Amino acid sequence: MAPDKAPIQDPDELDRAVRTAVARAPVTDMHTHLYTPGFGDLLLWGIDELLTYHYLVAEVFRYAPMPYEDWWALPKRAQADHVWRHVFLEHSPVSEAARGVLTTLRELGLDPASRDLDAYRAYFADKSVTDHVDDVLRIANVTSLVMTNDPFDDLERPRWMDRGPDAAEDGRFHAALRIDPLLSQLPAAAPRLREWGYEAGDDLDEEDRAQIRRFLGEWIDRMNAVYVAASLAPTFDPFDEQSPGARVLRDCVLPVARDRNVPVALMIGVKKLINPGLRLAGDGVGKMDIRAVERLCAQYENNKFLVTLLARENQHELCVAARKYHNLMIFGCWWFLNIPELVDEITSLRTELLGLSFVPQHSDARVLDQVIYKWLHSRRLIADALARHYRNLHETGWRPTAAEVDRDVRVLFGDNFRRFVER
Ligand code: FIX
Ligand code: ZN
Repeated sequence: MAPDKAPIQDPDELDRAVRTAVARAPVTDMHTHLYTPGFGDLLLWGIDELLTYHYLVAEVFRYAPMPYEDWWALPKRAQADHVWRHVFLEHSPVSEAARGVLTTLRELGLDPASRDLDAYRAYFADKSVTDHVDDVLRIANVTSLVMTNDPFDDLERPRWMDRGPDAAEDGRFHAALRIDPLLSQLPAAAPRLREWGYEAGDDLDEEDRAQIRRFLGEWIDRMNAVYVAASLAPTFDPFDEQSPGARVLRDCVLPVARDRNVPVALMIGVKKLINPGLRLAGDGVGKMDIRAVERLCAQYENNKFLVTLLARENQHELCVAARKYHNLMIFGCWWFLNIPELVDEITSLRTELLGLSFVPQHSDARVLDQVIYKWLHSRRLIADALARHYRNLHETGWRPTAAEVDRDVRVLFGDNFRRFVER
């Protein structure tokens, strides 16, 4: 019998099999803010981008605040110097986001102990971006990833208009159509739709909704989008008759997504700009009412929903909701949840309530190099949680094989998502 087909008798060997499978599993990273080099400056990479990641901007303001307008007037390199000094040198870099920068430097072959920021800068200055994309994805073992593609972004839109689905130029990078303005800022979005030839007024009569459906369909096709996505406030109620965004979701997004068999990804719980001075770093978190997710899945059973919620308090009820609706795939330990204690807690909750039918993580990387640390940290945490559950399984007398463990881990790190989006 092939060794990996032999039932594993020893619990410690089973533990090793789980950790090996997780460490080597190819990853489909189903939500990032990355781009291919063809999108130019939209692709962020290198040490100064790593150091000025908005998570670290929030952290440096706790150590060394300054007037916000002074901060935003600083050149990127000066911002990075400020973060390096206060978050890394004058205080030990123990937070997830700070430690992540050092993990990434180490995995790229640089020496965090040197604390030599000039040497780190010289390394990146020496790299070609296309080689670096290959190096980073290889090191992280990310074999495919989904971007966040916004037709309302004036830098991004022209490339899609010129190149259509070839805009990415790299089969590892897939598009997701991001539509926040349609759901959360329709009064500002409608005039832009009209500018682009979609006669959509903001009173949302039938013709307006038909024009918005045409916009959505054309952009799903132009991007060959694997899903349509939006981030939503904790208070967003998809069934609020007074909410234009709810009307657009129900009458435009869901029918178009259903007809194209494209899931709708809802990322719910962001309180936008509770501190506007911090800009991207200024968003907060709020608990949402899970009934919104339950009602969407129940009333739109021919739609598929990818859902992640930002509040820790929503995680258990989201798992219960996923038990009730097979058109709901929950994913990731998003943003403020992507810290060791909560990745462990959430992965354990999901495994106990959903078995292997969820997507445990996405990186949400905004800087290319972050996929290295976000996946290395997550693999270790997910392996710890899974190892506990396989040990519990072993105690029943059930004897998984190494091949079965490998299969299960691949289901979590890629197959569940690919099957759900049918790509
Ligand atoms: O809405 C989103 O895609 C969020 O992930 C971002 O807005 C957020 O800034 C982020 O990058 C969190 O990790
Ligand atoms: Zn994101």
